[in-house]
Amino acid sequence: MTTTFKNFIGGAWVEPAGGAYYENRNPADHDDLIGRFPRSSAADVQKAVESAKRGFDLWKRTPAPARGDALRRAGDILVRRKDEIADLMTREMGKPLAETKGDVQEGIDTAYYAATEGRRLFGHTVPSELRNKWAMSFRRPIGVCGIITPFNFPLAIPTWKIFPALLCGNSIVFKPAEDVPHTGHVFIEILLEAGVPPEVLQLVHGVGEEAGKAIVDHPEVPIVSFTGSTETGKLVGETCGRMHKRLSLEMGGKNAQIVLDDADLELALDGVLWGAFGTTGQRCTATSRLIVQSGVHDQFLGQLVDRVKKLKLGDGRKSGTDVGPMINEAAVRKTEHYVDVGQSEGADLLCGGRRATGKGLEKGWYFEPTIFARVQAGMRIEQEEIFGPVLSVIRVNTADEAFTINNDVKYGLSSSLYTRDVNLAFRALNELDNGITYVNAPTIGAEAHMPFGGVKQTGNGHREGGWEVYEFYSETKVGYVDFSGALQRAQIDNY
Ligand code: UN1
Repeated sequence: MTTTFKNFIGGAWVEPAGGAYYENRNPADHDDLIGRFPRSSAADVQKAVESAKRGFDLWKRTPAPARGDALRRAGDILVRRKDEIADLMTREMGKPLAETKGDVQEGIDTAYYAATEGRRLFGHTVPSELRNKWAMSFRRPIGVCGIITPFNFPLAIPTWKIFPALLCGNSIVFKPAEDVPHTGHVFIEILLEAGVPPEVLQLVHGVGEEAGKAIVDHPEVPIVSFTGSTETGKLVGETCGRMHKRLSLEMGGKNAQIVLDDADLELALDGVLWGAFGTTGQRCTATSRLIVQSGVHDQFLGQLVDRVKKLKLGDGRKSGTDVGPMINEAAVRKTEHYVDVGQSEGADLLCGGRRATGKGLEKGWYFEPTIFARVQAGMRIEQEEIFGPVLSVIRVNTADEAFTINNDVKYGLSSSLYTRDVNLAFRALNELDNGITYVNAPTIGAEAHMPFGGVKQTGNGHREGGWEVYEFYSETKVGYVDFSGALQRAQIDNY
């Protein structure tokens, strides 16, 4: 019996206005149908926005510490249901259970951080220029937030956006990626159980070009947060710019791990394996370039290829699996395409490069972990985001050369440097053009209480996570109270 899921709009689980549905399947087993999900249209988004406006009126009056309490309860539920949610996430998007448990943990950490922010949300009180007058700033909620999220962190990324949005007193219209609607459904159930009022939360399933676009286009959604490709982010940005919306974009990456001659090579090896092939390379923080200094290049590459060949591909729900499937057929095709590009550019394919076959892999979207050597700066496989298990290795003679190559791409999310030279490590923090630089750690693994985001075409200047995201989801208002009993004119008669 196939389960047919619904949207959550107006405080109830409802069918999509047009009656259309799509199927969601397990990427490790095409025959495993998870359910049918609404293929929503602008009509559903319209109802969702109307309801979210009512929810906003109620929620913005709820004291921030009480809003925080609801999020703490959501964190408690995630703790209780961690294993079960990790299992359904792996079934839905493929990465191994250890990783989906980490994904749930990121949601838990984000919940508990958000809960404490309910008792801060600081403004400033500063001295006034004038006598008997106070000057202070404080935070106000904004309204209905459009939240559009990707498949690779089906729980963590929605929590990065939705918890701070709610904590600040906004309501939401949430569209999870069409490949991970089940996790989105469970997440909304948890928020309801935690006591967030129903009309504060709207879940609208569907595809980006329809439901996602309708959210971005809607005049009464003043704030949009989007994580996804740079191409789609550009379209979202154009609309939001034209409509004067507040927008947070998290988009592509072409992240490099730099390994210098003095590095701890064992450590660097573990780092690149995890950075490049964790989540099957489908992270915006994935290591897709490895820049190695000539003194250790050949040795390091040899060891790396040996280790990569031993990675075990398989169903993420089976123990012993190192690398799960890719998300769908289109992702496999894109990766295949880039393998062709790399070969035609003259890079050396050292391992992988094709769909993985073999026992247990017949029904999934598996791709072999792939390494290209002799990659030159400027090649397309060195410049463009592949979002798959493909690593491009570039040989350099000096740290300066490595830094230049790191910076010479259009993206700027994360970077990593393996060295024992403390001076160089600090220079890297200053000189690498990324939102995040790791020293002696891989390019992935950002922590929930730290600001997350990138420079250049990775983002548009905002950060998620940490304390900075609360700036995005609230408006600063200033209050002046003059208790002098006389007309005092600022900037004119202050003495
Ligand atoms: C993403 O790939 O979109 O730092 C986010 C990391 C994770 C988040 C990745 N905590 O890799």
